[in-house]
Amino acid sequence: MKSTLRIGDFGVFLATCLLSFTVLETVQAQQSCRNPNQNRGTCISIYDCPSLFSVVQKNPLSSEDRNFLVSSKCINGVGRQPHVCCTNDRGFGVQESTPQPSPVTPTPTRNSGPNGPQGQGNLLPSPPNCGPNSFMNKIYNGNDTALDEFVWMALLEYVDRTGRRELSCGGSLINNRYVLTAAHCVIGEVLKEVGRLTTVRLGEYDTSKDLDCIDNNCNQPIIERSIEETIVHPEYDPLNKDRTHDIALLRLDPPVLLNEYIQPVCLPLVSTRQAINTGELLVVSGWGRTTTARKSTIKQKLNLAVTDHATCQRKFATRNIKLIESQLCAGGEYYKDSCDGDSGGPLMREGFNNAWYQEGVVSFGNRCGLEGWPGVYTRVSDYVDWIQETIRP
Ligand code: 4AZ
Repeated sequence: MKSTLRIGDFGVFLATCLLSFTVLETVQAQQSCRNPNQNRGTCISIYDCPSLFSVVQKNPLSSEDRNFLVSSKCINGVGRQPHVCCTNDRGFGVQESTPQPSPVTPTPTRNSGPNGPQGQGNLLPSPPNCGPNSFMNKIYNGNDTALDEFVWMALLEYVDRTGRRELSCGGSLINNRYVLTAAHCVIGEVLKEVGRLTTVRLGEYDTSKDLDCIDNNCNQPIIERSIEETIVHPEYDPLNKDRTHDIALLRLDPPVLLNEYIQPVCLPLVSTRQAINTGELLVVSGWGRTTTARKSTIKQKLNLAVTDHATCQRKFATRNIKLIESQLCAGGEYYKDSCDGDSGGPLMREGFNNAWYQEGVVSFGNRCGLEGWPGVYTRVSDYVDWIQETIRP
């Protein structure tokens, strides 16, 4: 991912926003909840909860502190995320040991009318069982993600003819069985250029380290899954340079046990969908090419503005590429772009219930980071029906 975004600038901006919002935001919907000590509290923004805000500001944050924060998360649609069950407690009651958050399995939502294929339950999670927010991202801003940010990111592993393994495209976990990626990461040129897709890696942060730790917070070891089935969108044509329907599903074997660092992203189901407006900022994440390296070892993130579709169509038409409505353009600013290696990864936004939704799949561009050339993404909302009809328990 190419970017000129500077870490410091964004940190100062965020801190200023947080402070001013704390002062301005006086009306807060009160929702009762129980904190991890089973004490009754109110589900509010962490920025409005002095006891827990003081914990999140500790440096370093102990794993017990972090577990308490994670276990305090709750869902409330009002105010800035993340929301916590706020009491006066600053940590686990009298417990001596560090309780580990129990693995979370997404609760399949009931067959929700227009969302689910007829007669089949909806296998895609809804908030709070998908798209969780980071607790650390106010510290690690700019290009590197926080350790616990975008924890649905997948890395795809290939084997070439000589048996050499290579990590290339990205993907996103959408439930405990399926990863969403780009069709061009699975079939076509990729077979010659990289190799055969064999494995999905989840829970990764820094590919150069076995154990990823930041300020005493360490994630759990990565997990790898083999691919039981690869399902490329039936209308994708690897020979067509327009790259329409560039989307594919990977069925993992066996299913993954979710944890704090491995969670599914939410998809824009009919019930949670919001229009995507030109100029709106979305976030892309991946381990792809940067301005200085062929691949990034650390998971990256970058804000990109949605481009007007007609303008983007006209731009790509000059290269004889015909874009359709189910493709989404974003970026077009010098050096701010997704790039090779990011393909198949998600373009996201924080939406309904303050959860993260995947709106695009990184598809292609005219090289990377060229002024006036947005990146092209597969528009996920147009494929939710196909995904729902295709996935099985
Ligand atoms: C690629 O080669 C690629 N700028 C992916 C995304 C973009 C360009 C190239 C978008 O995989």
